[in-house]
Amino acid sequence: MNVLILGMDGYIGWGLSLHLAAKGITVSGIDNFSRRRHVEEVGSWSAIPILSMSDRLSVADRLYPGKVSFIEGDILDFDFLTGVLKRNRPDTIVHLGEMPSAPYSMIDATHAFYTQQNNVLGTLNLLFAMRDYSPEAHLVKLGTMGEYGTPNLDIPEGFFDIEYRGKKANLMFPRQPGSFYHASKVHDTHNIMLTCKIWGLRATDIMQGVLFGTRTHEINASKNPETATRFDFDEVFGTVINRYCAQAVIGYPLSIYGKGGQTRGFLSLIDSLQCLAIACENPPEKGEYRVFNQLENVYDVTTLARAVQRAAGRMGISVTLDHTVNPRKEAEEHYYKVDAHRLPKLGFRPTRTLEQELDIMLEDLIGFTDRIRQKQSVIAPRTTWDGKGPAMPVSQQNSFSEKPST
Ligand code: USQ
Repeated sequence: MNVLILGMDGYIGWGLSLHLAAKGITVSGIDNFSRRRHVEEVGSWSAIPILSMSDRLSVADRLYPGKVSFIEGDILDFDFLTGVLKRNRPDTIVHLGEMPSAPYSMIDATHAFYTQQNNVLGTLNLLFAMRDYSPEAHLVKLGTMGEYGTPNLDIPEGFFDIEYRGKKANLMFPRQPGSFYHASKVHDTHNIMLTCKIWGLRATDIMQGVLFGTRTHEINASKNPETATRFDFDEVFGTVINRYCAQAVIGYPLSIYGKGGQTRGFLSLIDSLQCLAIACENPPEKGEYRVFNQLENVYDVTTLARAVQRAAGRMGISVTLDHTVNPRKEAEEHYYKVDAHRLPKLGFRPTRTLEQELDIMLEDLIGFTDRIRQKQSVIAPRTTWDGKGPAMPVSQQNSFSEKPST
């Protein structure tokens, strides 16, 4: 199999490149390095240092000779993209090349516009390029569980049976995104579904839960720092468990937004790679549009904060929980139940328990407390959904003055 990864330099993209190469799969990648620039723009950096792409490629070539290649470019450039498809003739295209942060998309009109232009038009470009140059290839597209929102109903895997005024149909389950970022993924979903129908493309649209983790089968930042993938903890690009873990190692109160009953599906990085590999290895039929709900477990953000607090305690670090003002507009207590049957049917099995994963994360992060402390000012939430930020009262922002208890 010959896999093209859009967004090779990202948190998942680099991990997936090494994971597929380790399986003997030939991987080529594209990236425009926008993630590195955006994290810098919000004043942060990856807690775990990462190599430049050229150094990453040397490491990959040493570990998996001849398996990983890369070309810098932007998928919004149609000629560039079609050139890559013509040359590489991929069997599978994994599309991770989008701006992934809800808060970034809510900063202001410019950031919302950028997010939707980059994500929606990038995907549209890809769909046209596939129609013309790779119509047989399998598109594995990273969507998000956030496309469904929190509907107060069981969430099916993409489609559901409905009866309305005496007639029955199987329709796409309603999408209720909670940010301009999540909305961009909904727009992608509609465009991908349309092109499967009208052009006969084949696609797996992955509704992925919130990711967390540092270590995969191929990546171990503690033992071999050269393999590391990025790890963001700032209020814009850090996801909630990753943020809690970075906060814990510096003894910073864990930032539960609002009441803390927000409930989501979660998935470790190592298992995201496992699931994406399964999707690649099991393509749908020509013309088929299918949806995988990709998650391991459902938790609310207070339960998770307590789990991180206990994990930190096992390392001798004492941390408190802090209910900060919620910068987002979202349900803080709600029903949440999700179907996720398709990946387990294809062989997906969770690799580690939450506790094992948290222990590993804290062990990997403890060596980088200085880097996290240096960027402590970007931990508190400032980007608000109503544009009136910062969310946290200044008095509260300054209240963190205790000496870290590491
Ligand atoms: N939250 C906190 N404290 C924090 C950070 C977040 O309580 O310090 C809460 C948020 O209010 C939210 C929940 O945790 O209710 C999840 O927030 P998040 O920032 O971890 O995740 P989200 O913004 O939903 O986006 C992330 C990824 C995105 C992916 C999505 C999957 O950034 O790329 O699509 O997770 S999902 O959430 O299932 O839509």
